[in-house]
Amino acid sequence: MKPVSLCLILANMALVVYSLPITEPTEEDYAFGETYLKRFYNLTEETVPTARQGPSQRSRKVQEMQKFFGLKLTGTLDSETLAMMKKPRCGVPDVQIGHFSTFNNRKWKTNQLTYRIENYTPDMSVAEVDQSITRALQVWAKVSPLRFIRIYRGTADIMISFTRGDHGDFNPFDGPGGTLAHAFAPGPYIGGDAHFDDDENFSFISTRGYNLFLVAAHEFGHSLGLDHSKDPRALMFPTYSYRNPRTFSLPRDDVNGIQYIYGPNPDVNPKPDKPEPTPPSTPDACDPSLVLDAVTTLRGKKMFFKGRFFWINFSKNRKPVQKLIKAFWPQLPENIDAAYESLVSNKVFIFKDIQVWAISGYEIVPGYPRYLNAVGLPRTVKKVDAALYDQVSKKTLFFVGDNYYSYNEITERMDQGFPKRVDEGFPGMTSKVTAAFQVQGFTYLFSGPLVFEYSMWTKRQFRVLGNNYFLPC
Ligand code: TQI
Ligand code: CA
Ligand code: ZN
Ligand code: ZN
Repeated sequence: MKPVSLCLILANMALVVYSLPITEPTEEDYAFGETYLKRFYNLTEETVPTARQGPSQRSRKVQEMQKFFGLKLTGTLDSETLAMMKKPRCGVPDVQIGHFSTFNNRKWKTNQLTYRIENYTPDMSVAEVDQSITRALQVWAKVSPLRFIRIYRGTADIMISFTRGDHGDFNPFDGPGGTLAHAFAPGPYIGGDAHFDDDENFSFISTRGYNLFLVAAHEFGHSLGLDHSKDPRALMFPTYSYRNPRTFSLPRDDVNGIQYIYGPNPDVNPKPDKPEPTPPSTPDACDPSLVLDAVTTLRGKKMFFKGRFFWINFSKNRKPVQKLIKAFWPQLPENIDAAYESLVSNKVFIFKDIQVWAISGYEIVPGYPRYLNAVGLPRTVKKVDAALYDQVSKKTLFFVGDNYYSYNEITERMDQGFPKRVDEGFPGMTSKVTAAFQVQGFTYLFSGPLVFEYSMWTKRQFRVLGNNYFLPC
């Protein structure tokens, strides 16, 4: 940072001293300008001209440089710009932070984006396409404040389609080979949209053809405002390299890129230097950004936990009543992780860190607290994020990070085939589940201040609601 700003001061001082003649740039000037922009502004070889980017990359880079030096933003190599380029300077690139690159700071103005899958490729099953898309968005949601909400009709921010040849955006696809897909930088209308060339062969897990998850994750990088990176390890590097989608983790350079635009994921390490997130302050049920610790049912009533308190809905359309956890169950901890009501044993289970309590009325069931591994969770699980009793499968679901487990209370065993990824069981769930319950035929998965409503039977997502849906004010 320091040497760059020093250069800037020296350069600006020099600008005052010289006066500049107005002349047309020569062939030599163009070549010089190009070398300069490549060296200091990450100018790459011009690729296919694309309508979405508006002015050419070269012109955008010239503008970037003009902005940096406080020159008129002409986007052309005028004499003032050339003179500035010819000044002695330090060898540190001016704007490049890492190897990633952005579309001149084009970004979404909101962190909640909608997406819609308009059609499907015949190469894969519908479920495989859905999962590839969901996971590709998850890659970015995990490391940023961005959240993606699937819609099934109308216009989404990110419209996703499979097409071939000419498809109406002046960027026709080119048959098998060549271009695989393209996406438009953030903006209205076509901005953010991702098109996949259906003359290509897309695959789900095999290394055959192009892996849809990887191509989509790359395209969504563009949809969110990232240009190509110079780091060969980056997802946004402009060559395809197969990586196992199961173990894929977003390379550092791409994390830096997305966080440079949108900042980090607030759900990861929420302000680690702050000791307790809830000092003796009282949470406000009406706060639309309220993130509940846990939710459960209790004999037909809904219970919501936050910090030292819980709310309980005694009846429909009534304001929920706020209570202190300690006033009811002095032995229970505050800031709990998860809760569920077992319709098998008629108890409510409360989770915090590695422990679980069972409550029956006002009593803690003797023998509790127990450890998580006593309810069949592997020892690697140190905390559950959410839990619910599923009336359809008659199993308890534990949500842990990206995964969930299914537990049989009767046999006291975890079901075979688990953990599964949350988005496998609940399509469209692209962020961490922080609380969960089932009421009136619906499964509600809470993620931060949002509530995702699923049909209990079909697992189809219906609505995305706010906390206030349950906590009316
Ligand atoms: N499509 C290009 C791409 O998405 C389209 C493109 C060219 C572009 N220049 C651009 C997009 C500049 C934004 C900015 O990169 S592609 C790969 C990779 C393609 C390439 O079909 O060449 C992937 C699509 F990285 F593998 F080469 C997806 Cl993953
Ligand atoms: Ca093609
Ligand atoms: Zn297109
Ligand atoms: Zn690309």
